[in-house]
Amino acid sequence: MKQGFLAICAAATALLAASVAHAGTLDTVKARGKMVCGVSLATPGFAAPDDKGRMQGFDADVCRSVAAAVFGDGDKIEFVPTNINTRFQALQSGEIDMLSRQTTQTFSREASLGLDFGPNVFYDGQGLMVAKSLGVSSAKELTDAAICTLPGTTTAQNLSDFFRTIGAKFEMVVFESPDENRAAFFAGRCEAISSDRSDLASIRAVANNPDDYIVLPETISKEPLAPAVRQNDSNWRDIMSWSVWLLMAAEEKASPRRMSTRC
Ligand SMILES: N[C@@H](CCC(=O)N[C@@H](CS)C(=O)NCC(=O)O)C(=O)O
Repeated sequence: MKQGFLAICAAATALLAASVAHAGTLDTVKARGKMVCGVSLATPGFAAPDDKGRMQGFDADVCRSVAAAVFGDGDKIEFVPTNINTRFQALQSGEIDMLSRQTTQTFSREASLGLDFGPNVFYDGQGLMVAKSLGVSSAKELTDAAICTLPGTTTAQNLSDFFRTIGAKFEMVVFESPDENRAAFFAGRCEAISSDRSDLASIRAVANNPDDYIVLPETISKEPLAPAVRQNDSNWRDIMSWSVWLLMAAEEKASPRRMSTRC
């Protein structure tokens, strides 16, 4: 994402000139001298420390792009680990300036939680994973199955909607923490585990034998993941949104062969 940072630095002056009129998160961030970004605890590919303790991953780089826009330096940043239960409260309370952690943009969150989402950075969808030994090849075969999942996510509602649509029953087994959820699934307490497909890939990767598990073909929801900031702070939101769009434009320029030539 280096190209992205360069583009962001070049555009930072214009963005900041447009935002000096409003006292808000930008002023707080500038006075503090660093941006505080809420990320996940340890989700390889999205946000997880490497062996030198440096946070790596897609969500972490989105945070750095905003720090680069403000300070011309993507490392003027503090990463605060948040979990699915604390992520919105951390933003609402001002503990973090921005949330960047596999969070789905939904109407109800935007309308009721006092936050505004930025551009979608990863278009995910919810799936289900089972042990191959179950002998199931479609989610539609999971009638009456116990399904492990996490609370406070979009996951539970999507499961209920899916099973209602196919006219089948299932048992939702809810765990407070991702670790408990995974352990329960691997221990065979549920026939299936359901989450964003990106998360299922991570869970499968840490299994003792990943080949023992398959992610079923159905994608039962749309999960447009996006960073978020507090509501009514449009300058700060502009900085977040345009940092992400600049990253996308820079990535496209850095990899011209990936640009679509179709009309
Ligand atoms: N995208 C959904 C699901 C979020 C979710 O379940 N996240 C999982 C991984 S995709 C997670 O964060 N697990 C690790 C943790 O809570 O620390 C949402 O925003 O509600």
